[in-house]
Amino acid sequence: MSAKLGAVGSPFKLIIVLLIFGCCHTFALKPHILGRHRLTSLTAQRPITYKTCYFEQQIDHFGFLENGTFKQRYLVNDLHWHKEGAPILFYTGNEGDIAWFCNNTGFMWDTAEELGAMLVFAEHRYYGESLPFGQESYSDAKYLNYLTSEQALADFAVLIQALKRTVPGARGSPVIAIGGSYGGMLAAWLRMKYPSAVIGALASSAPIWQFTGMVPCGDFYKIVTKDFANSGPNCSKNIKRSWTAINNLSSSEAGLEWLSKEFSLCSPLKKPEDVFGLKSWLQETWANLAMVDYPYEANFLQPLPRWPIEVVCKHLYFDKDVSDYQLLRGISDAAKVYYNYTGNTQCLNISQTATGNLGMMGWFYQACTEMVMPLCTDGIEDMFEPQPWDFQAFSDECYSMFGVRPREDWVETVYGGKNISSHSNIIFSNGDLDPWTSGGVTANLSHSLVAIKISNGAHHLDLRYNNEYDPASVITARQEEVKYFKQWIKQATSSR
Ligand SMILES: *[C@@H]1O[C@H](CO)[C@@H](O)[C@H](O)[C@H]1NC(C)=O
Ligand SMILES: *[C@@H]1O[C@H](CO)[C@@H](O)[C@H](O)[C@H]1NC(C)=O
Ligand SMILES: *[C@@H]1O[C@H](CO)[C@@H](O)[C@H](O)[C@H]1NC(C)=O
Ligand SMILES: *[C@@H]1O[C@H](CO)[C@@H](O)[C@H](O)[C@H]1NC(C)=O
Ligand SMILES: *[C@@H]1O[C@H](CO)[C@@H](O)[C@H](O)[C@H]1NC(C)=O
Ligand SMILES: *[C@@H]1O[C@H](CO)[C@@H](O)[C@H](O)[C@H]1NC(C)=O
Ligand SMILES: *[C@@H]1O[C@H](CO)[C@@H](O)[C@H](O)[C@H]1NC(C)=O
Ligand SMILES: CC(=O)N[C@H]1CO[C@H](CO)[C@@H](O)[C@@H]1O
Repeated sequence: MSAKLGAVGSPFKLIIVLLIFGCCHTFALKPHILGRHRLTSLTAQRPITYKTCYFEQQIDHFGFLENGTFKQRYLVNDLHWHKEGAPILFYTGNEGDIAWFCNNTGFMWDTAEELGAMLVFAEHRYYGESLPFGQESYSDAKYLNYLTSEQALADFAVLIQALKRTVPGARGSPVIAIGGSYGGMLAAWLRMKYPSAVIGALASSAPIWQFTGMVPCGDFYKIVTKDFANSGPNCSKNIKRSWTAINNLSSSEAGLEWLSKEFSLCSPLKKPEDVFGLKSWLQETWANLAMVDYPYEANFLQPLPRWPIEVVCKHLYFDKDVSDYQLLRGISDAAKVYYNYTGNTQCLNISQTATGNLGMMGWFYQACTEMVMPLCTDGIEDMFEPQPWDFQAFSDECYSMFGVRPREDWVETVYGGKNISSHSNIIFSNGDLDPWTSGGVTANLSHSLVAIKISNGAHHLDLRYNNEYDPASVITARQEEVKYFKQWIKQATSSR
């Protein structure tokens, strides 16, 4: 999930964090073994093979006038499946290309054999290849109208039912929903709304409470700040100073030119207003880094070194007041850790912060309709410029982009907000480095709605492949998760 619906150039820094969507790591825990020889852990990803399939879905599950259908893509691997009632692990796809999530959900591949499970990765409508109106899907609000979490959940439930009916041996198979970030929210909600489709859900880094009135809007950026503060001396302090320095420099043409050059921007900053774009892009960059502060080299949003924030902070250690120029040179070098780790980047594009595998437009639309996630900064408890949450400004921005206005209370009504204790069999896992923990379920709600905390864990670290650099916390978390899976499977098969 992305931190930002940042209409670049708009005077409002409207921030909708990418929901792809962490606190207390210490240096002692992180030996600095940097360097390219560790690229092995990037490429050590086990080769994965899957069948690509398509399922005919209703465009509208909830009304009868729109009777069209579309092809929903899903990926299947049954190499380890024991057939005849053996379990199915079902990834509830989020806002992007399902093959990319499939490649980044090593946990399912690592556990398939132990559970004798079939793996299914289902694509979310309007992303990847699953476009209800083909190339027209994004061309008009009329076509976007069917992009909702409710429709996506219905797609998953219908697909699961169809798999059970048509795949030989799957009729009695217990299905477990697994997802990360927005996909984790969907996994939890699938269990809540369609309890007969899935026997349980693993909702990793799923901020189901990042909605109006449920959690303080400032927590997200406080966690981002803490991650930087804990990753190097003066690191968050210097980022905090950088905003004034940018403002200072951007007041003159020479300053804008210097900034454009120093940051190697693809399109130079032309007028003082362009600086809003630069600042929100930097803010989003720091937030993304907090999400992907993994203990090993990885390529999720961008190719990055292990513990990337520590590497970023090495450029920001200034321990006394330095000139605006020196400070911003450090900021630029720090940003290039994120954008140029491979050394192949020609220029930095302030309209881009993450992989093209994410469907940004689709997520913006969702944020502008149901997924209204208030975020704010105060400049005191976080390292950013103060930016209160302004629902009206947000709504206006949505209206100008899509011709629709968000319904800020709908998610609470439809999914129960904080009052979900009547549900069962959901694991909520969260890493303390991950800013999305702000909206996550971090305490047990009942004996079968359990929270797992992963210290030194970033955004859905538990869903990634095993790695030699995994902190002990994530190894334990994965063991716990599999233990719950086995319990649910046992319950389901013994009650048959
Ligand atoms: C779908 O709707 C169209 C127009 O309303 C109608 O002509 C068509 O017969 C319907 N198709 C089905 C399968 O119901
Ligand atoms: C997923 O991984 C396979 C190889 O393992 C690669 O060919 C493919 O391009 C990847 N897809 C995405 C979307 O990352
Ligand atoms: C910005 O400009 C003001 C006034 O010229 C100056 O006092 C300040 O040190 C400059 N830099 C920063 C980082 O505030
Ligand atoms: C990226 O890194 C390479 C290798 O260090 C360097 O030649 C290039 O100029 C860098 N690109 C940017 C945009 O800074
Ligand atoms: C910058 O990113 C935007 C949005 O993805 C894209 O449209 C534009 O072409 C990119 N510009 C350059 C110079 O790469
Ligand atoms: C949750 O719902 C129950 C009824 O189902 C109600 O008694 C309780 O007050 C609600 N709790 C909150 C915090 O809204
Ligand atoms: C939730 O309950 C389990 C089992 O009783 C316990 O091991 C775990 O520590 C609890 N989690 C939290 C976050 O308190
Ligand atoms: C410029 C600045 O913030 N310097 C601080 C860096 O950190 C040391 C140790 O915490 C402080 O003493 C400096 O004031």
